Amino acid sequence: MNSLNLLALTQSGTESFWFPSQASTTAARVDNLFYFIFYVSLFAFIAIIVATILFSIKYRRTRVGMEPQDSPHHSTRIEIVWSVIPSLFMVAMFWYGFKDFVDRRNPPADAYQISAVGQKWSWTFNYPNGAVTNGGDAAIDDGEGLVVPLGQAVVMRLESTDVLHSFFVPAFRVKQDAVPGRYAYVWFEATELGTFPLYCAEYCGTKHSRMLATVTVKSQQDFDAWVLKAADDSDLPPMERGKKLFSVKGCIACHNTQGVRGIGPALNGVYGKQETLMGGATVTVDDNYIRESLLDPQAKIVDTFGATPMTSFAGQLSDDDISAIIAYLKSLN
Ligand code: HEC
Ligand SMILES: [Cu+2]
Repeated sequence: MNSLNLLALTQSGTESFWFPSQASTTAARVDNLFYFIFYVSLFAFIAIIVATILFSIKYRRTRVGMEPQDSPHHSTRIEIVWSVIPSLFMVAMFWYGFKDFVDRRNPPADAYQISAVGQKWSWTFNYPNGAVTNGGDAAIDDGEGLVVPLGQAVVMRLESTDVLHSFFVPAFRVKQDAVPGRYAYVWFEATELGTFPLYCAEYCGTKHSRMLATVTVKSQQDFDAWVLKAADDSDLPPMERGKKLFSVKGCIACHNTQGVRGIGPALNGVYGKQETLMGGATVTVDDNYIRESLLDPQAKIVDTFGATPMTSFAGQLSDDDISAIIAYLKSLN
């Protein structure tokens, strides 16, 4: 899904002037707390400004040389009132905020776990049964984005292969950083069917703004059928299967498909090309070379890429898988 389509997403029902729809169990609680703090602050702001203006008119120095008049400078009663009442409001803000925070930190034990891997500039979502979907930059986005069941607690396990990303679903009122080298968790329970925007809310490089995916909420029944079908890739054409393996097996972590150098070389347009190896020899990128690159990556090292070697995929990819990957790399020409 491209960015223009996102603008046209219809968000019916609970949408307000200030906020997108309240599509999760947390949303109304977050909004209510926001409105409470907002209106208390607005009231205090207006009261202080109005008093300041009135007093500066009433007690202004009306002629040159006018001496200040004697006036009371202390009232215990007033001081107690203006300290205790605002403090009670602050305690209420803390209490409701803290309760919701603790609730956000503790996913229910029966939550359905989906893992989300952030990389420049897309998300890969892994479901417990092996299904995989993508969302974000056009080259990787399979159009499905994140898919979740309605009315079921879902806990996202977030990780990042490169820099900080942030998983942000405004309609669910959840946002959590994905940090390289560790797992972070965020959970929600969707309460509205539909498709909602999923943003990366942490500036992560030149195409950060394209790291724009969707969350689709399906009924439990539709979700169950969908996730079963999504995990079954036997009927996919080899090129599609190769594309999927490319993210499932983690190739995207090191290889970009849009010409950008990463830990490994970009893999678009390499098929059929003459590759220069370390030491100056050249080799044609054909099926056998790709196969060797996967099973014995150290046999031929691409020039200027010696620093972080590629790990071998021997034993992790079947012959069918390798053929599918070759078909996919061919399709990137
Ligand atoms: C840990 C990072 C890393 C991962 C993961 C990784 N590679 Fe690599 N890959 C590299 C590096 C570095 C090179 C260049 C050095 C070399 O030739 O061994 C490379 C080279 C290659 C080449 C040769 C490219 C050329 O221009 O000649 C191919 C093809 C390739 N990888 C495919 C894959 C595929 C497919 C996967 C996933 C199954 C994968 N790689 C996973 C780091 C990685
Ligand atoms: Cu990002």
